Amino acid sequence: MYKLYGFASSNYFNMVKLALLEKRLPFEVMPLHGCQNPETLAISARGKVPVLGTPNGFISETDVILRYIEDTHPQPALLPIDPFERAQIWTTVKEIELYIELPARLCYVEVLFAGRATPEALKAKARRDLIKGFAALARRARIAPYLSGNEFTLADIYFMYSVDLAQQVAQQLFGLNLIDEVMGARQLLAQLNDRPNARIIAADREVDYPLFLERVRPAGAA
Ligand SMILES: N[C@@H](CCC(=O)N[C@@H](CS)C(=O)NCC(=O)O)C(=O)O
Repeated sequence: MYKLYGFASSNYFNMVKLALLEKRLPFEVMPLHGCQNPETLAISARGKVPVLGTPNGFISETDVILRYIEDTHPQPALLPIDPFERAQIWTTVKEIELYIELPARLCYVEVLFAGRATPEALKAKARRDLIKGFAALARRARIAPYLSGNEFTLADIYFMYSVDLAQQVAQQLFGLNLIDEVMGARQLLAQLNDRPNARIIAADREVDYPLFLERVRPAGAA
């Protein structure tokens, strides 16, 4: 059985958790918080979660973990078989990660944890990058009914657990409704969050979130 290290308020942890649930793979959650302590560094060189514990050892980085899960358990598929179509999904995944999730992350402490203000230069960078990132998503999306067509894929998983947070950042800090630049994205998000496995994840997150805030606030508090 897999061991999934991380915590329920982590969006990246939830991406892997959703993939495991969708594939109906048994796994055990091992509570672990990303940081530089020896316990974390022993299994994750950069001290990040999630980490997947497998019979062969540990795997870090969400996209790599998702690729491993798909390689080892191809059904139900979260990627198309055709290599070109598969590459399109990975491109969407990377564009969401690099150009939406990561710029938004610069501002999470301020927006999600009511912690210290984001330095102005970083805020300006986040704003610029988020505008371009959502514009790229608008060009890339083929919502019919899922983000990239008629199958639920890894692109939807990245979308669910990145775009909602990025929209909060865009709205709260910049007064921008970037999600509405992507036609159908709001409805898609609602529909994806209504999936039974997404509801399980949301319920677990709701329990964890106050504890998570308690943990991060002393460090990030204004
Ligand atoms: N590139 C990593 C990012 C994962 C990540 O940023 N995880 C956060 C929790 S959501 C974390 O471990 N943060 C701790 C840290 O940055 O030290 C991945 O794809 O898995």
